[in-house]
Amino acid sequence: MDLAFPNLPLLAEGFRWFGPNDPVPLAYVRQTGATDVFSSLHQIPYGELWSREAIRTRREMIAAAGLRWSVVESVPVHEDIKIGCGDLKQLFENYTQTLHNLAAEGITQVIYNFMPVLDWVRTEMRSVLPDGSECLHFDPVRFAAFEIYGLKRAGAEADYTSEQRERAAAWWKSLDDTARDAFVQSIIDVFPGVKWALSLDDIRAMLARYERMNDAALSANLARFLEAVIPAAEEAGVLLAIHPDDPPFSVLGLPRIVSKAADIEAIFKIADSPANGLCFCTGSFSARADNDLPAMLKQFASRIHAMHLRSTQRLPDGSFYEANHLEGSVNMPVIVKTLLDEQDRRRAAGRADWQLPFRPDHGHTMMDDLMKPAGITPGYSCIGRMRGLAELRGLMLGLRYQSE
Ligand code: DNO
Repeated sequence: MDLAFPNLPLLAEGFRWFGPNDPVPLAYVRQTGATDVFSSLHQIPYGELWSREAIRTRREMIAAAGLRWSVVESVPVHEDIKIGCGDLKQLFENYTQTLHNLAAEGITQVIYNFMPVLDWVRTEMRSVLPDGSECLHFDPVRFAAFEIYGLKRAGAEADYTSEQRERAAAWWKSLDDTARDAFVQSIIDVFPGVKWALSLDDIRAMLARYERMNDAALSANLARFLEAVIPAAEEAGVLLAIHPDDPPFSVLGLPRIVSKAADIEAIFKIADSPANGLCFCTGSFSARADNDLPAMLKQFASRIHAMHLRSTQRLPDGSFYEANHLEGSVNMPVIVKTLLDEQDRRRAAGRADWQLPFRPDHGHTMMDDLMKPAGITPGYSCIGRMRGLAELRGLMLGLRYQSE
């Protein structure tokens, strides 16, 4: 794209692409106006080495569509690392060699997360909004139903109020077996870009491995991971960016250590290095009322390597849904202005990584996309994300015009 304000560049516009199985082809990604792709090699099992050839093949595929693979989302962290057992030496070696291989192919921004057992969690993938579009929704009552009646997790009841438990029981009762199965599956099998066909017993076995693990123990395992991989990342010139927990509070009785400002401060202290950075996800952080996003963004700005721009609307009953990108509880103009300022600051300081890549995170399912199955990528239909990107682009241009 020709820059409207060449002296005041915009943030780099990204779009997530799940690889050749993504129902949204790269040609469409290009038509959204995005220039940068956030992608991962989802076909490689967690913990294994990414070969240079596999990385190059993906990079060339993206380049052939006129786009740039600039951010890896994600190089997943194997459960053994989070639990702190098994052949950690081999896992760390694979991770660091993967970082070297990525850097050798020119890809230096790498997102990862440290959420135990599950990746992100929602209780409704197709919640209908007044305009007929559909969004992702998290309702603690439905999650209680999942835990208490589906998973039958010992002790789950204690995490909910009696009113929540009663509503959960009534809701579960209203479902037939097919609806219950579909609901359960929609919670336990939404790892990014893959379907593992996990069963409830698989989840129970995964949970059992975390028994008696508290936040401090999980933090110690994150520290051990960072101490093993940060030196290699520094050597390779890779910027690691941890993604916040989604949702940013404990689920399934599991420890949770990347949910709020104090958590990020503690993580940055583990290794005071630019390689130990953050993927600032406004959607994830905003699901917690006590997270002051503009303040957090300012506090952590210099260590942010990638952005997920999205909003949520919190509701009085403790649930939240994903709002349009410029609506909901996130003050997106303030967020984008802060990011543009940070980018200008980096550029003035001569930082090589001055340009900040963002992607519109998730989008409503709308228009023609309503007719398509969500498949492996709920939340990632094309048109809704393109709407988000277009709105964010307009917001950036408006802010630039004002400051010219
Ligand atoms: C959900 C995403 C997450 C994210 C990973 C990062 O849509 O934001 O799945 O990609 O957690 O490791």
